[in-house]
Amino acid sequence: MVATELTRNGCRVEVVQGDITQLAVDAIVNAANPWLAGGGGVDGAIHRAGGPTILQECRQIMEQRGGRPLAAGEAVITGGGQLPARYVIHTVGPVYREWTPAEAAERLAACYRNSLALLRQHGLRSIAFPAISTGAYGYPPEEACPIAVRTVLEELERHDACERLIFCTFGARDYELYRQELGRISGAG
Ligand code: AR6
Repeated sequence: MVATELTRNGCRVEVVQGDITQLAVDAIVNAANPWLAGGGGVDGAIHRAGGPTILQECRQIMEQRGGRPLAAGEAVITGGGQLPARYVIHTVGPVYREWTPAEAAERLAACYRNSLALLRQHGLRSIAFPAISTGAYGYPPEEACPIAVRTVLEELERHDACERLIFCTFGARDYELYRQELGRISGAG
């Protein structure tokens, strides 16, 4: 299921429902943990589908950082291993209950901003995001979705960020949330 919802500053913004590991884009974003250690959810799916080289690169990044965990909102990049995507951008969303709502929103927005900054730094032109923090990290999807959409559209206005940006939702409910949010915005002009 693909729906082209709107274009911003030359970038096509789409919502799809499905498995992010199947998407042939320059970079997919992983909702990682602060130790880049792999885990469940979309993180587990990406490491399973991408093979062991992604985790090896994650370990190298952690070594270079002297074991210092990523803060909520930070992002790093590795190759895509066996995935159709060329790169994986690993970002750590906020654990919802550990922050005030305003702080959680700021950290979540930082995930999207920092991921797009890495995309630009590497000269990449297409990206797919999962609904960061809305699984194990407990961010209510109806609160996270408008933050994700608003942040991404602001970044697209501010920079020549990319040509194609996909919100990859897993469940039907998230798919509708994103479609409604983008519909509201494109309807509002
Ligand atoms: N493709 C797209 N979206 C997916 C996929 C997939 N294959 N699988 C799950 N989702 P979560 P978080 C959706 O829990 O809340 C991990 O253990 C899922 O339905 O993956 O940021 C990490 O190691 C949900 O909408 O990420 C961390 O410890 C969204 O992805 C922790 O979970 C995010 O859910 C991160 O938690």
